Amino acid sequence: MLNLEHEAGVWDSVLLEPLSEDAFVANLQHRFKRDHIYTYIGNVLISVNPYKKFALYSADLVEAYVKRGPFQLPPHIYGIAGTAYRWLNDRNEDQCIIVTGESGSGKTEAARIVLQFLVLVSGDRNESKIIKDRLVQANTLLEAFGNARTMKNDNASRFGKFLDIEFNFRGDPIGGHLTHYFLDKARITRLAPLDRNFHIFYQLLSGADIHLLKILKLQRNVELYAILLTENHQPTLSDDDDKSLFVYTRGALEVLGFTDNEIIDIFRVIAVILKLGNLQFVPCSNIDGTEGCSLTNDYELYDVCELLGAEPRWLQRALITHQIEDQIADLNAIDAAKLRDALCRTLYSRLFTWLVNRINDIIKGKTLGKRKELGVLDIYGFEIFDKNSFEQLMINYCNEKLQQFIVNSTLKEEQAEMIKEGLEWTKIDYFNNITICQLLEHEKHGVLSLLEEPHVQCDAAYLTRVEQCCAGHSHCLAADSILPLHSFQIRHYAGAVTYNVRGFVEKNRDVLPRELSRAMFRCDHPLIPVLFPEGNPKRCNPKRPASESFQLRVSLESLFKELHGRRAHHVRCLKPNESKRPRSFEMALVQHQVRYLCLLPTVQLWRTGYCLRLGYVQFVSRYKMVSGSTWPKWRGSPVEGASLILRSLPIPSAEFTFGRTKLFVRSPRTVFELEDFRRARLHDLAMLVQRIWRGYR
Ligand code: AD9
Ligand code: MG
Repeated sequence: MLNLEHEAGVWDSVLLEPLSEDAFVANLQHRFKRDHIYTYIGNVLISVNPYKKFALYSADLVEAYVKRGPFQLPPHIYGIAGTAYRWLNDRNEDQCIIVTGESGSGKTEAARIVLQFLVLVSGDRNESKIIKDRLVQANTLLEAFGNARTMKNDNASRFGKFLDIEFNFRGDPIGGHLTHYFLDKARITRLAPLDRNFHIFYQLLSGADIHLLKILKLQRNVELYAILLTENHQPTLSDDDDKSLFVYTRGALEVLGFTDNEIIDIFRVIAVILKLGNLQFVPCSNIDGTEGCSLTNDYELYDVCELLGAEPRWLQRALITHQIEDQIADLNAIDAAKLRDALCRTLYSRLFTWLVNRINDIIKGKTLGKRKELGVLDIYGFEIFDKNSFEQLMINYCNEKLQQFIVNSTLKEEQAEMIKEGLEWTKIDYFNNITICQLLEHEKHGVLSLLEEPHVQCDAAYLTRVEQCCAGHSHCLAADSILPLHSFQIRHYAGAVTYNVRGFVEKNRDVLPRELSRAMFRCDHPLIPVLFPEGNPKRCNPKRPASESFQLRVSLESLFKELHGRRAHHVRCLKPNESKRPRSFEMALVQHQVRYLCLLPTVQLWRTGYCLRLGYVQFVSRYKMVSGSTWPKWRGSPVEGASLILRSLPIPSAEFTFGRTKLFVRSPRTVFELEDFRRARLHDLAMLVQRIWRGYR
């Protein structure tokens, strides 16, 4: 069994002896019980969510991790952030920190801590201070608009984000860029029991003063708004923090440079969504015998129109009628309610995109001298609920792709390289989820591609196509009697999820009728026409917008292309229990995550593998100054040069292996030692130059 004689367990799982899944999880548990939530696998960081606050993060600790290499101090997220920052500066390479784990495992917290770390370690020269403030505030703002409580997490990210920070040659931030992925806007109009809508609604209602509420025609009471009720009509609750968080959200808008008028305009859109969601339609018969509907609470519509600067007649007409070719027909009450909901969702998601675009304008680097970038990826974690819909498919697809990227860039490519370089290698087995990605993305028959087929016009037709094309796949269950009605199941890398197809086609297509876009474009509100450019009658033949799933696929493709070109640092977050409790570590739950995240193969790879490889030419050029015989210019072969350099250092030869074209370094500690030698030598050389210079004067 595991030898845990050391009080804190084993810092680095690579050193576990003997290694087994049980020993690996037992070590995590041992450390977790003693408040050591971080453990390394080589240079990968495992983080187990403590669900409690303790003194783990401070400016003093940041300083300690900056001064000393990460492996001289206990495992910590500061160690990972510090390495990324150091490599950005020392090696002049773009970096990324990829945070993964299921919903509620601590990714967003980890990303926030990384940002705080970067703010503390970098300089404040010129406009860097302003940029840093803005980056932090952008995070606060997007959390208010993009996060919500779900059954899994009280602060669940409902959008994916990649925050890229640009640094100058001194290592000071000079700008940034945010990319966001698929917002779960469906929750605007449909909330599962115990869920809440986006935080901003509750923050605004509890935090706005009387004067602001009056301008927005709102009342404080959450129960008055239909979109804040769950699908079984239960009110969702405000949190104690909502009121104080509103102060931060408003403060964030101010620091980011939004004017008072703009801030009110943003809140007016939020108020419009709250009031629009209250519109009620009842059936009525037209003179010609067809079914139509009428609005029962005109007063809400008048408020909406006043907030929007719209003409009530236009909006009402756009909401209860539709145009087929040149004919105008009435909508029935159910379809009018659907259209109202679609408008609420579209308003919110477009406001969100507008905010992200504005933030990008605000944090864009304006000075020349951009050197390198460090990005932090924090997407929503894998989700399985009792009812899973289109949003879960999009979220789980993102996670499947991310898992594929990690498996490829670590386990697969690493092993392929060892073989190519002629190193002795024992193959490590792991589950490659490429087969699930193909099931989803196959050009013709993929679960996502089928949504794009022109004749798939309703959910039933879509399900039939999934049953026809995917039922035989080993990771798909369709047309099977064990499934509930209208559903199919995918066995994802992290577990089997049953998706109900209700609403899939509409959610994917996501288009508003032209009349409604036109009504929006005609509004007097400064923001609304900008959010609905397709409503401009002068715009001829607007192209059909790309579907939600297509947009997501394209944006993920470009994200992974970008990440591929960077040095990646991994933080893998684990959830210790399902009930958000501190001090509770459920072995089976953690074991399941350890298994699907391929953590054991990662340890095996590290045990037999190497943490760094460098071409001989690169190696000699970077480290030649540490050896007198290769400095300043080495004229022999790069392999001989590398060998001379290594012989001049007090590092055991077992730490290095010579491949066909590259030198392999076994442990991260050695890489840091090499860097320390290099830094010390550069320092000596700089002192020498100074002395000579003084001598001349
Ligand atoms: V989701 O995929 O967005 O649903 P995340 O992002 O993985 O999820 P999050 O970071 O939001 O999870 O963490 C959930 C909650 O766990 C936080 O709101 C905190 O209350 C708690 N948490 C997470 N990490 C830490 C930590 N390092 N220290 C203390 C933590 N509490
Ligand atoms: Mg999150």
